[in-house]
Amino acid sequence: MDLFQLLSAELGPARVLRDELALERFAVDESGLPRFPPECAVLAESRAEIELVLRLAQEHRIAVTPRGAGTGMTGGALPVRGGIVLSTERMVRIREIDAENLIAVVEPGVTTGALQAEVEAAGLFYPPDPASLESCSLGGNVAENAGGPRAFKYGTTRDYVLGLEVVRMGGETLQLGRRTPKGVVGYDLVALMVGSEGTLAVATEIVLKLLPKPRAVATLLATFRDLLTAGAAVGTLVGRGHRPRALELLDRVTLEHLRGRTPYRFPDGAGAALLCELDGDPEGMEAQLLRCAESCEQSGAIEIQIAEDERRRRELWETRRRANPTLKALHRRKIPEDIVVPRAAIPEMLRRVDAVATQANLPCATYGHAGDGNLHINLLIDEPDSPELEARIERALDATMRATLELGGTLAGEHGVGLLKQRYLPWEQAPPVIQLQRQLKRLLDPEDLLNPGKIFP
Ligand code: 2HG
Ligand code: ZN
Repeated sequence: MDLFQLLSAELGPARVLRDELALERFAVDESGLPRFPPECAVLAESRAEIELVLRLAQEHRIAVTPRGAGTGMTGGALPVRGGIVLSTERMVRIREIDAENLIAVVEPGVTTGALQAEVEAAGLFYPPDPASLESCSLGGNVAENAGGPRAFKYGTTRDYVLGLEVVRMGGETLQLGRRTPKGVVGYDLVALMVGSEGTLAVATEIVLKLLPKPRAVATLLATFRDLLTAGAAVGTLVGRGHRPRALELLDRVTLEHLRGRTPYRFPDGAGAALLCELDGDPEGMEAQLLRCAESCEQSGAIEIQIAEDERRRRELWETRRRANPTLKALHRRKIPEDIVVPRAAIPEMLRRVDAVATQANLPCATYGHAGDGNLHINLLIDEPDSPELEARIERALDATMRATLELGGTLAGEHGVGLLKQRYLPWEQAPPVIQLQRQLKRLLDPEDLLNPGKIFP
């Protein structure tokens, strides 16, 4: 029996997919990269099954690519070497919500939105909110260290993972971390796992820190004539001591795409927008929001709208969350970047992005988590493919990455390196640092079978 037959005999053919059509959806993700079909996809339902897959795959020297919900933006879940896709989409149990100790224990396939709904019903709060929160999974969030708008105040997934149960290649299970808010026993292996893009081990249980749910939320949208003014307004607002939970920037191209296609209508003449959301206690919230509005006005906002009710607030966020899917739907290709620069360098970065796009003669939409300096710069491609176009895209990406590093930034804020950014890893990290990471990988997966071909060039 070959490995796939063995797995089929153990787990049943319904959960070991071999059919070309059934495998189609495991060949792609949200990165826009070409298809990489696996030879087989296993829909695991328990830790024991993941142990079995990783043990047998090791014995048969077959590559395994773990997969959450497939919403990744850099190709982390693509099986570039074929082999097995190990999907956790059926592991959707929320095992525990402990309100007294403020933790949740979940299986990796639980969607971020499902956990949020559940904890919020209990008066609690799980802050990380990637734009795809209704479809992305917590296992994937852990693998990529997902962020989102609220990362500005609350941090990214890493800041909420207290403990992990993981299975490494070969089938050994490790209990990492803890269930308590504090702890310094041994190396922080949980932090190492978070953001390791599924290359070190597969998470089978995640212990997450929760917070009490903020009692009030207030949101405003400030529109500006141009992007640079909006970009500069970010620094001013934060410099004045405001700490919104989200501070999102949208450029003219993004606004034009969203106009008429999403619930919220941006005012005419808007060349950029800032979405600013505060949370906390209701007392003083309105006054705080007004101070933020005043700061935006003094920075040159041409219009400020305060979301007067929850429906309006949801409309604004739905509109922001639709940026990626809308741009994707309207262009043949969308090449997503995810750079971060120090907040004070945002205006200069925006200037450089504009110059790069103009020189490359490519339309570009920029939006993102401006409070964190995390900008999604998207090249929008409708021209027919040609070597000349590819060279132009590459020059534009190179120039963007170079500008980011020159300004003291980093090449990926929340989407990881995956396949898409490998070329740039050595631009940011010195050879000994990359070498050390390769050694860590080899320690956990000596034959490079778990999510091979990712991160490292
Ligand atoms: C967002 O913030 C997501 O909307 C997707 O991270 C970003 O489209 C993108 O590049
Ligand atoms: Zn984002």
